[in-house]
Amino acid sequence: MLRPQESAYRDRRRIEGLWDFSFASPPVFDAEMAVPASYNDVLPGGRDHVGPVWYRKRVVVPRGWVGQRVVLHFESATHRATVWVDGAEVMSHEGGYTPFEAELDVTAGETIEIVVSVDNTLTFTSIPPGVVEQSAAGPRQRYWHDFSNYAGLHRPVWLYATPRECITDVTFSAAADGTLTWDITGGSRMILRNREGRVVASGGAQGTVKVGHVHPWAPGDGYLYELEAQRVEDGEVRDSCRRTVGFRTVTIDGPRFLINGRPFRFRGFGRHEDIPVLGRGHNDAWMLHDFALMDWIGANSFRTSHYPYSEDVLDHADRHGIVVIGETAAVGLNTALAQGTASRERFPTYGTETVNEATREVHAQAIRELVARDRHHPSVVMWSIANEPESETAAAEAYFLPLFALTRELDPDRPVGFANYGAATPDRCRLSRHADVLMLNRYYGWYVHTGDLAAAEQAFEAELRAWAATGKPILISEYGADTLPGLHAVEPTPWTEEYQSAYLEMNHRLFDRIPEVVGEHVWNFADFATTAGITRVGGNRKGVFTRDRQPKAAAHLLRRRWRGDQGSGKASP
Ligand code: BDP
Repeated sequence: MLRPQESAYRDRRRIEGLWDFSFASPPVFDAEMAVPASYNDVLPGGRDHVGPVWYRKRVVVPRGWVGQRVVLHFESATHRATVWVDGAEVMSHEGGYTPFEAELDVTAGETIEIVVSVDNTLTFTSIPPGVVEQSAAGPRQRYWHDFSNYAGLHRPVWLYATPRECITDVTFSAAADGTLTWDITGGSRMILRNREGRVVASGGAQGTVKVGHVHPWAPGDGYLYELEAQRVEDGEVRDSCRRTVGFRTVTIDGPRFLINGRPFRFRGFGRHEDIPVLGRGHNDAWMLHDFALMDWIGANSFRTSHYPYSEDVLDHADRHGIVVIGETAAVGLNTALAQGTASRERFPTYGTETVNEATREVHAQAIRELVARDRHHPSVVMWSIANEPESETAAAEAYFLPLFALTRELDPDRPVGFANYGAATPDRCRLSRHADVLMLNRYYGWYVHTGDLAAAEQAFEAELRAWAATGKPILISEYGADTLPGLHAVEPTPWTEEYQSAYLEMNHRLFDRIPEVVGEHVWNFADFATTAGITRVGGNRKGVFTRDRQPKAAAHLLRRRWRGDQGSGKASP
């Protein structure tokens, strides 16, 4: 699927601003809601709402679009949606973080009414999973992941026009040696230009060329080419669209993670799309600010924990040479991890009534849509197909093996992994042997050996050495400590700023002793909203920045480590 875009042959309108809104079903449209935004924190009643909400907007189909193909495109609707136009259902979509669209049968110049129901319910056949329980106050959503179940229209909605006969897809792969292989559906000509606009290659609807003197995309050097696809009929161009192209190659060589043949060391964060009031709603100003802070601190990479992020984020990472690990929304496939959730009752994770084959098909579709959307981003160097699933059982292996195979079949060019959780140690984990990179989420000194950093260091080292013996690269995909800004102590104790710094220093000392460790992603970039619980004080406070993006003491420590120059110059990639 191509992103809506403008060209001499295409036009688009962003349907943003205030939409009519209703919590009630059937809808009464007695409120308004901003798009894009999560609805949860905008109006009272939003935070604990379970079930569908309704959006309505009337828009004019521009008169100039006469004779064109008109498409309605949602960049996401969390977690599922059904869309009606002038009372007729036009599409529905499952999964909260990938785009979907439908061609409309409308007349240019007319006003149309778009109605969308967006449902945030999590079940054992949604990704992520959850269950709805009845309580005295009504239905309550329960799930096994540690962040707010923000929902709504988080990203732009577009109405766009193309010629009736048009290009419907452009796919390609581009390696660091300049090899470009492409396939244009509905088009007939490919033109590749460099950043200066000079044509460096061209060809037909499909093909392979080797671009001479290629300038590869590399960490810290977001050099992009532009691929123009054209549809030519009777010698005339009838449609044209573009994708950016970064030439780069990712390989795993024993315990080394190589980008363009050079060892890459990950420095950065697990993050969330999470900002005050807007929740998971995309906002360009916050996005730029977050990237500026990552640059300030010397981060060269991040993981889109725990779901695919807005495409604008990936475009930005492409342009600026930031490395990304793309993750599906498969988080909480592990009912042993009940932290942050209210109920104490446990389910077996995998079973006919819980995470089952139907769940796996939804998960597989989430992987297909993630790879289809993001495979053209050079910034994305690896797929994480789940976060902290139960991975130490035979049932886990049976569930995940087909998903590893599917991901590799869809994209043979990127390593595949998943974020492993603390109880799935090297002797117990049954999934790690299927991963190309070991992604470890570890909290020695926080959830285990709390407050005892010496014991934590010893225990963590023993575990890391056992992982290192497998010969695979190790990325510490999470390590962190909750910290209340302004809380201090001479003797570092948990929750103080001193403890977060001491905790990070202990971890870094250890990582630097183990050559198989190829990177460190602190949990988390910033404090974020979670379900209420006795381990959460106004959300998860493991941020290096507060939720409104002020640095805690640990931010300065990381800046010294990652910029390596006392913060005066540019970080080396
Ligand atoms: C890990 C999860 C992450 C949590 C984090 C924590 O992957 O989503 O927020 O722990 O407890 O288990 O802070």
